[in-house]
Amino acid sequence: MPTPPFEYGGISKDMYEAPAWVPKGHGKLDTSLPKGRQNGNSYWGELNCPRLPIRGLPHNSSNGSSYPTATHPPYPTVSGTVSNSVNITVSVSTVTATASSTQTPPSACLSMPDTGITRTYEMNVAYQTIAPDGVTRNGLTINGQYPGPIVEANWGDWILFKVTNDLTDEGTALHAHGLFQTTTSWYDGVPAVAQCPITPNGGTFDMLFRADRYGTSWYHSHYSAQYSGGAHGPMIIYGPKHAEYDIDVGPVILEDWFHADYFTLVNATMNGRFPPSNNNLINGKMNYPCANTTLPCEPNAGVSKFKFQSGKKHLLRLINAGAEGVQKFSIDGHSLTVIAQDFVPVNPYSTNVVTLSVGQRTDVIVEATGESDGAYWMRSQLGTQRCTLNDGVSPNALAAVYYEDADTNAIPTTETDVTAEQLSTCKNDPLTEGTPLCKIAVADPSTIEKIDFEFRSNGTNFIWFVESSMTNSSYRGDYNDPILLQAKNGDLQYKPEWNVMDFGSNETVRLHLVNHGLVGGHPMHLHGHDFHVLAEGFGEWDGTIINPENSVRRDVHQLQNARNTTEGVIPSFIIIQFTQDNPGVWPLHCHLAWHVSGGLFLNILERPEDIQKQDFDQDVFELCDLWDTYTAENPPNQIDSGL
Ligand SMILES: [Cu+2]
Repeated sequence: MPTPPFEYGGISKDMYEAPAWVPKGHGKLDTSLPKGRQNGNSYWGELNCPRLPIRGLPHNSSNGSSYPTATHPPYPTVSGTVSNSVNITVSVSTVTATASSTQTPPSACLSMPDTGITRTYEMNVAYQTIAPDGVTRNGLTINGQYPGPIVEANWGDWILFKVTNDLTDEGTALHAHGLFQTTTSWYDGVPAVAQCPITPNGGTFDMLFRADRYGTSWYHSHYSAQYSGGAHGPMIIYGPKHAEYDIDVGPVILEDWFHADYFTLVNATMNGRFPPSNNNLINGKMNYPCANTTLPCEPNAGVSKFKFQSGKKHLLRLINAGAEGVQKFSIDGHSLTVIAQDFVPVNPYSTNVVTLSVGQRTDVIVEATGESDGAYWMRSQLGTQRCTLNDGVSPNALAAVYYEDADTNAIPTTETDVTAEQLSTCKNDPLTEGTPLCKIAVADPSTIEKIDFEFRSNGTNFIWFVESSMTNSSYRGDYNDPILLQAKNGDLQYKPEWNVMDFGSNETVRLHLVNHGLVGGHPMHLHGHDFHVLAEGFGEWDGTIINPENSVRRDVHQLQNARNTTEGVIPSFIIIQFTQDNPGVWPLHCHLAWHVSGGLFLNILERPEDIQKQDFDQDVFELCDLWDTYTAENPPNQIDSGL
């Protein structure tokens, strides 16, 4: 790893112009690869990529993939003033789509409308040769696209995934990140937990669930580390606005990138060698200084490009869809106003750089205050020091932002104001920022549980262990025996390595998560819930809650790496809290692909007696019959936890 001042580019850095590795003398920012070679059929990052609709999808279409402009807003709207906040405009939705209101809303906690619409998406998961940064590799695509196609809905719609597994010798499953999946927990998309995998060679599975949150998210394979090979895409749910913008630029997908296929990387991980990332991408694109690899490599593959319009406010939907890296997002010469974290609208705050760990999303508004012929670098830099494991060749993803009068092949010459100290901070933005628009106070917990994450040997390999009063194991799932379906059948005998935790009838659960590992943090993600983030730090928690009247809430939060000092290792902690209001089996896990493979995963068994009362769709049981038949002849080569 380089030390400041950072020098990247590896052995061939003199042949290329930093920061985007354009071959010297080329003088312009274009692409050497024909359409299709780089990202399959994906349109992300292209200049003519359609804008997203400002006012949601029309009510008369069954899906929104043609990017229609809505003539009728999907929500009755009204302007009002939110208490305890700056003057902002909030759209109020009511439980029926035809109702309207002219009153000032009492709070920003809104009820989900019942739209009666289902948006259908066919999703084919397959292997495909791609070259996102010019280096050819065997990747995974959705519908021939990397990154995958957009999934869009209005808040309160239903979403139907019709998933087909076009892989040839392994299962798959798609998870829609961040939704509550209330009364549909069997469609949460996690194999070995909620369902059996979908069989290869054309096996199918239909999943119907509610767009019960609004904002920015993504869907991804949850089978081993398939998503790190490219099996993911953006999921945008349109809902009420609390901050005005003129243009919805759409998803800006940030992703550390590897030149080996995912199975090779998982195999290395399980043998104690966490793989360093080789590059970093914005919307699936970046250049690479080719002399650093012996793989087939085309210089100047092409970076993503975005159009800005002078004086307008642009919404950018940032998503960290990577395997390992902490992303530090910025645009040279522009300020970012954060308006949502994960699926939670927040009181706006401004910053020059946003930190996203894996799985997190941040919606930012960027006002186009630059020159009308300006060209600016958009950057997503991997966190330095011990935040991220990369090989030091190309950890900084670049994309170009062009104003209306700019030459759209010009190489920006702008500089970043993000400091070395900001880059080396391995935690999320301060908990004093990003307070939710909808205020919920931190309740007194009915139970408190401490969970320690230890990186140690199981006798063969170094892997992650989950230690608490109810668990003492590295997680390993059984694809043929999903926990949720066992709970539905009333069988409460779970294998110790499934790390099942049952908090009984406790209404509010506070978790004290402690990381003893020195290398790499853990972006902790809870399915089926948002959680309050009460505090974070090192050593002992002193009991102080940040903003107890309205703490940060989200579905992923970064648990930092432990500190190595002369007095020994000082572990890091986060304190989170959630309400047991959603019967199901909900994974709580680190979102780093390699840490999940290495077992940093546990399952909250929430109100099992209510799970038994739920009316499961039969197709989830039939899927297991198909998987059992398939695996009787073709046992899967499960070298990791399975997830
Ligand atoms: Cu982790």
